[in-house]
Amino acid sequence: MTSSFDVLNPATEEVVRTVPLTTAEETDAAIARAQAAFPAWRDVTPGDRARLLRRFANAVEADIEHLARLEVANSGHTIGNARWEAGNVRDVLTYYSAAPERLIGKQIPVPGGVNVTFQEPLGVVGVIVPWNFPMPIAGWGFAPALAAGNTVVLKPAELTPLTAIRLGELAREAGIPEDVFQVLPGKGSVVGQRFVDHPGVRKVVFTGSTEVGKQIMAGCAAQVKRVTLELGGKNANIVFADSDLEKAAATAPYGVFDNAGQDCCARSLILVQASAYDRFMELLEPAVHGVVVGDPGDEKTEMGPLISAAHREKVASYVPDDAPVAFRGSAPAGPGFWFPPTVLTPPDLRHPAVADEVFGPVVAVVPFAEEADAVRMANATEYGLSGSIWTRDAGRAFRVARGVEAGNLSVNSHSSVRYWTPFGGFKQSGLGRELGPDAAAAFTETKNVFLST
Ligand code: TAP
Repeated sequence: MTSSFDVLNPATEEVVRTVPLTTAEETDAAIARAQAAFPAWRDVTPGDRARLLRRFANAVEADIEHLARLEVANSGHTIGNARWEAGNVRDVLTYYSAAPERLIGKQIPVPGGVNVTFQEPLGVVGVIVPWNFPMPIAGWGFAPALAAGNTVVLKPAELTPLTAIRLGELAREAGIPEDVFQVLPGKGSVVGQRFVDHPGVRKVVFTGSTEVGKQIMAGCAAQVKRVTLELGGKNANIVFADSDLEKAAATAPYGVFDNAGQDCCARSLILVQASAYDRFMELLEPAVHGVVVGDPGDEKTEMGPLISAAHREKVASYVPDDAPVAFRGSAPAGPGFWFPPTVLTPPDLRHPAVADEVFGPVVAVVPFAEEADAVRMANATEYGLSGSIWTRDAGRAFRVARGVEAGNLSVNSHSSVRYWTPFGGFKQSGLGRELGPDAAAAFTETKNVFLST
């Protein structure tokens, strides 16, 4: 029997909508429809597929305010962030709408003939999305997959299905055939697991925790199924004494507290050169007190609530009564899953807030002596997703950027995602890359044909 899930507004704890949960049988039926729809979608001419993706992008553009308000209600994202996220789906669709006409092979003269290569779509692609960025992460999977000629089944996180459901409607309005792009709200252990186990799904794109990512990879290995993994991160914000300390301190809260710290790229470890440590902390304190926490629908709000009561409990476990709190911002009392921006100064590098991802508005600040120490401390984790380097010395910026084992680094900035450029992790932060010029090709196989002359 189909059961349902009450989607809560994390800022008010009120039910926003009740969504039916897709069963394993319904998932199998959806995969079968996606398989049946594949040959016709593959054969749509590149120009027509490009046009359909641009129409989808235009439909998203026309719906941005609605999508953004839906995300505010479902995920507690600030309205400014939610508008950016919906706009990102539009931009990523537009960017990959150029791919169908550019996914061309090579011709390679060889002794006795010529080889011609083709970039063939895979078939059905399963995209599994976490709750922290429901719109962009969905788009990073489905846009290049559709562009390359695959059909897509998409599973949003159980907690945050509403914008994904709306994106499914917009795709249909734009003329994308119903079975080419299907959104299946439901549980990871049911719908997501079928994407992994069902032999009709040729590739799984998973974004989520490293723990579940390892299970997905093991499950896919059983069928040599293609997989892209975007997993957790423990990212250092390295501040050198020669940097613009005012700017580094003023932007550090954005680097970690944006989206209430529920960001795989959150810079939740700030490493500050010892000679600048006291000054940096002096500057950081008013910046943290200045973070506006409250109603995410208010244009002035900079940080909303956490996603759920259970997640707030997990984040709170990093700040017990005897935690080394340097200072904290404020948060509403409730209802809602609020947590104040919190700065810790742990004396011991083995403190859980130094070592773990946290995934909430908690940051640990730790001093370092020399450049090599900063690189060593930033790399003392099995994650390798992102990080920032603040310095006025360009040589040092590149030395440190080359030394830090992470996929996405920024110098004098906390920007991690630019859709024109590849995004993904080193070590246990993931496998493969999304976005950028090569992502559509990652949804194809190279076929090599020899023509004897
Ligand atoms: P997870 O618990 O791993 O869930 C992610 C998605 O996987 C959800 O849709 C979930 O469904 C589904 N899932 C759970 N168990 C599954 C299974 N056995 N088989 C298939 N699918 C399954 O992560 P989360 O708590 O939602 O997200 C937070 C994590 O995501 C953090 O660690 C964060 O760093 C990471 N993250 C990484 C990135 C990048 S780009 N690297 C971006 C955002 C987030 P349910 O909703 O039903 O649980």
